Amino acid sequence: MLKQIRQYKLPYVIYNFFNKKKLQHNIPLYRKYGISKNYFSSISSSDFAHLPASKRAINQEKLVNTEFFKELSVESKESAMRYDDNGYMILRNFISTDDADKINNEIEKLMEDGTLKFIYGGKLMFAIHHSEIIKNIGNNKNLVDFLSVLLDGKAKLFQSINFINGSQQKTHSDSIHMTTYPLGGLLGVWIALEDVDETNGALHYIPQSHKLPYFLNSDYENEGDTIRIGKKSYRAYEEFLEEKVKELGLKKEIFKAKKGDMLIWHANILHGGEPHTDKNRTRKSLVYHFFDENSVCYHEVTQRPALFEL
Ligand SMILES: O=C(O)CCC(=O)C(=O)O
Repeated sequence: MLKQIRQYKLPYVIYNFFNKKKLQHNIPLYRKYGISKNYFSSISSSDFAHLPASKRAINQEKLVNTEFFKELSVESKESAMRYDDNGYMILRNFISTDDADKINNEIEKLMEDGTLKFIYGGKLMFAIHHSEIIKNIGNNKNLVDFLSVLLDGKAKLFQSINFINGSQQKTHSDSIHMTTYPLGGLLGVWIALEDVDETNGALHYIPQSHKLPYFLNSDYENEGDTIRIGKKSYRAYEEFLEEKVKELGLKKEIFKAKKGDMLIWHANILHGGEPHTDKNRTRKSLVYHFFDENSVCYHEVTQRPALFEL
């Protein structure tokens, strides 16, 4: 029943109507791009199909002059310089093991007192609203300035997700979940809160896959109509991508991470979680998603504008 209701756009529209403050971000951008939408209306990539696919460019000179870049190790700097080509970068020891422990303790407390509960499988959403340390790392000015250069825009922390165990998520691009116009206005910042390898659900990614087209609702016939969002299951999207990966002969890599290491991924990089086979181990990690504030931000599958918590 709930699943059927969720197919209709109206409940989201009503909810949105009462949440103008969290949605006002898109209003001037609709005006800028000549999109005749209200802040509460449903929105998806089909609303931008007539507009040019404007490109983002990373200004390398600006990047290397950020305080964040200057403080990186030689190895991390090299990875950052290859981000445009590879669609990801690996920054070793981004946070100290002490800070990783502090985050882990904080998450444990927030779970114990019932503030954070697993949803969508094993996700602990939005700890940024309950933990100073998690919020402060995500809002660190040097990090945000650096990410803004990568986005060719203005990075704004949108959400955090903590995991205790591997997500085991199938290969996907975040742009199906968190989408922008112009495309590419999203970044994932993933931090290992303990050592992670093949047996405890490592993150995987497909180098250079960010250069593929953005696969969105129309690519797997999930556009819906004026009153309903698309009918296809999320599994249909995963299967569509699985086929693409096979057809194009793409090869994934595994991120073997030490506690405190970070991986930043591009809006369109294909990534997911490996099977978590060793049940005696946990896989504690934290991922932040940043939107580009200078872009229209929305959720392609559910065709909802993105709500920014205040
Ligand atoms: O942490 C993982 O295993 C995957 C996380 C992920 O895919 C995401 O946050 O988009």
